[in-house]
Amino acid sequence: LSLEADLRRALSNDEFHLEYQPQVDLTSGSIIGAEALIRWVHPAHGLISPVDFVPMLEKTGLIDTVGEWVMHQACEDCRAWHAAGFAQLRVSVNVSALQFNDVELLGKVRRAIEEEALPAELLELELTENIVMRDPQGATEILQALHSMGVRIAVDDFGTGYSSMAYLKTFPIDVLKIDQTFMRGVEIGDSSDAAIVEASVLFARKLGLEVVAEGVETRAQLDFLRDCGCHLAQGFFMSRPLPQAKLLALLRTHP
Ligand code: G
Ligand code: G
Ligand code: MN
Ligand code: NA
Repeated sequence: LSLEADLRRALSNDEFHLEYQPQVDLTSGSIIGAEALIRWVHPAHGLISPVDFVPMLEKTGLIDTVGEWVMHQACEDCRAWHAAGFAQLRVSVNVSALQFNDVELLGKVRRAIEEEALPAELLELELTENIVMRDPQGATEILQALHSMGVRIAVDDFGTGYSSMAYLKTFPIDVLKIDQTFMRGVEIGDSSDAAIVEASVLFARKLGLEVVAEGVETRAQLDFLRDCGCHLAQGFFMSRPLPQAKLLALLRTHP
C-alpha cells in the first residue's frame, strides 16, 4: 500500500501533529489535563484517522519512532501549558501493545520527561486492559518501574477488554477510563450501560483510583456522571480534541 511508504516520510515531513482533548473535573468544572491524540494530515489524502494508520505504524515497526516523537511532543506541549500559567496540568499519552512490549519503553519514557523537563507525575500513560492482561506478570514489572519513576498509569477503554479484578487490584494503576460505548448507552436510556458506569465509578473509588468517563456528549450524561460520583469527564460536550494553540486559547477563557 502506498500509504505505508508515505508513513516513512511523514515524520520527517512534519505531517503528524498532536491534538489535545481536555479532561474536566466534575466538581470544580476546571480542566485538569488533556489526552494527546495523534493526527496525520497527508499531503494528498488529507486527514487520516489513527484508527487507520496506527495499525500500519505497528506493522511496519515505525510505531517505535513515532511513539517516541509523540512522547516528546506531548511532554514539550505540557510544559508550554505550565509556562503559560496553567501549572499542574497533566498530559495523557496512548501506548499501543507493541510500544508496551518494546524493551526500550522505560528508557524512552525516562528520556522524554528528562529532556523535556516535565515532572513525571504530570505524564500519564494510557494502556488498554488487553495490553496488560496479555502477560500480567511481565506487565506488573513494567508498570511498577514506570510508577517508581513517578509516571501515572491509566487503564483505557475500561469495561470492553479482558481484565480481571484480581489483577486490577495488584497492578500499580492510578486511573480507570470508562469506555465511551457505555456513555452512548446512558444517553439512549440503556439501564444496563447506566448500571455499568455506576458500578465502574464505585469500583474505581473503592479501590482508590481516579475515574474518567469518556465520550461525554450531552449535559444529561454529565449530570448522570456527577450523580454517580465520577471524578473526571472527557468528551465532545466539553471539547473536541484541539491543536495546541486552540487548547491554550481555551485554557485562557476557561481555566
Ligand atoms: O482521536 P481518535 O478518536 O481518532 O483516536 C482513535 C484511536 O487512536 C484511539 O483508540 C486512540 O487511543 C488511538 N491513538 C490516538 N493517538 C495515539 C497515539 O499517539 N499513540 C497510539 N498508540 N494510539 C493513539
Ligand atoms: O481509545 P481512546 O479512548 O484513546 O479513543 C479516544 C477517541 O475518542 C479519540 O479519537 C477521540 O477523538 C474520540 N472521542 C473523544 N470524545 C468523544 C466524544 O464525546 N464522542 C465521540 N464519538 N468520540 C469521542
Ligand atoms: Mn485513550
Ligand atoms: Na478510551
